[in-house]
Amino acid sequence: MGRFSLVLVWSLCLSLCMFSKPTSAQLKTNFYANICPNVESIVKNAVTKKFQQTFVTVPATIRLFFHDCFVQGCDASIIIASTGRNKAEKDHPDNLSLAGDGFDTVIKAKAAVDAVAQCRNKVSCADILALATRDAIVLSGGPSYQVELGRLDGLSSTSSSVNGKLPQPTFNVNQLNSMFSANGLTQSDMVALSAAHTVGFSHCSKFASRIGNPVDTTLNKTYAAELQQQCPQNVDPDIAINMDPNTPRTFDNMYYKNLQQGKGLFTSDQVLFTDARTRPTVNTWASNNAAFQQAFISAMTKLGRVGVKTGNNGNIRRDCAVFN
Ligand code: HEM
Ligand SMILES: *[C@@H]1O[C@H](CO)[C@@H](O)[C@H](O)[C@H]1NC(C)=O
Ligand SMILES: CC(=O)N[C@H]1CO[C@H](CO)[C@@H](O)[C@@H]1O
Repeated sequence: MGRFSLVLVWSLCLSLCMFSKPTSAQLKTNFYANICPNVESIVKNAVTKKFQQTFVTVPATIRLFFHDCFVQGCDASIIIASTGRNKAEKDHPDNLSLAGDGFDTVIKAKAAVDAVAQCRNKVSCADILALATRDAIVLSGGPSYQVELGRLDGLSSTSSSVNGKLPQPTFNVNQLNSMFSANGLTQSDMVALSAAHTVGFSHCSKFASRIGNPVDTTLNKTYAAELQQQCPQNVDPDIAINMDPNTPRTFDNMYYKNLQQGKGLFTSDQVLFTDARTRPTVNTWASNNAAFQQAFISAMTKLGRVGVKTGNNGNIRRDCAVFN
């Protein structure tokens, strides 16, 4: 090779190799293989123990992961406790009453990890939350999948950072699409992830406007009457009802079958069936659980890549609720 072509190859490589950095951090399923080889079973045992105490472990952990990822990335910033006048993410009204059992699941799994000398302070809270979420899904009958790991914990958590970052139950498909696409997720990912509402609870206030006068016409009449009974006016604001009226404790594709019958609890659920853009997807996954599970795994994996922190942008917290 002549000198000229060597220079050419070198400059080509400079521009291609150096400036084509990956846009997101490189996560790996075997990240802790040499650092804390048993991390998966340690977390799974802790989540299983917590699950045996309360089923709320399942929905609370799944929702915590979603909120964590949509606000400043999957960096466990949602777990930070507020101190004095500094209000953290979890104390924003849009934390939408995250159940304390999700936080407790991560704290307990972290304690179990740190009880192993080799693992102590080597596994991030963000990764523990990602693993615990997968374990919660499996414990309730959902699909298992390999979790990509290697996230660091974030260095900031403010209530104001939550503003406008979480979807509202009143959203239509355009609003859902734009918020999910801002996080690198497609319409299909959005429909798949929404099925997390196959488990868990909602407070009456989140859908009260749909069962008032007049009743939302896209709501099944029988279901609307049931909801009115469970959520009368001036109901105790702490009352929460099952989001999936049929199989509330099973992570399955019942969510889509419910939508076909007008039994989506929120406007943001029911629009997935009423809107012609998403209805074919709902129909496919209502009749094909395997196809749903595959789409869900792919979407969860993409959700887990949102805003991942590496290098100087994060660290491994000693206490998941407190910055080091
Ligand atoms: C698509 C837009 C979404 C909207 C508008 C939405 C909204 C809501 C609302 C209003 C609640 C009830 C909160 C309460 O009253 O306590 C809720 C609960 C829940 N959400 Fe979503 N959500 C969405 C997507 C997701 C996604 C993507 C996931 C997870 C992958 C998720 C997981 C959950 C879970 C598991 C619960 C039950 C929480 C519990 O029982 O403690 N949601 N959601
Ligand atoms: C409404 O729900 C009832 C009972 O759960 C069901 O039999 C009926 O088919 C549903 N209606 C529609 C329009 O899907
Ligand atoms: C679990 C948790 O921290 N929930 C908080 C959510 O936000 C409200 C205020 O908006 C707090 O009162 C809750 O304690």
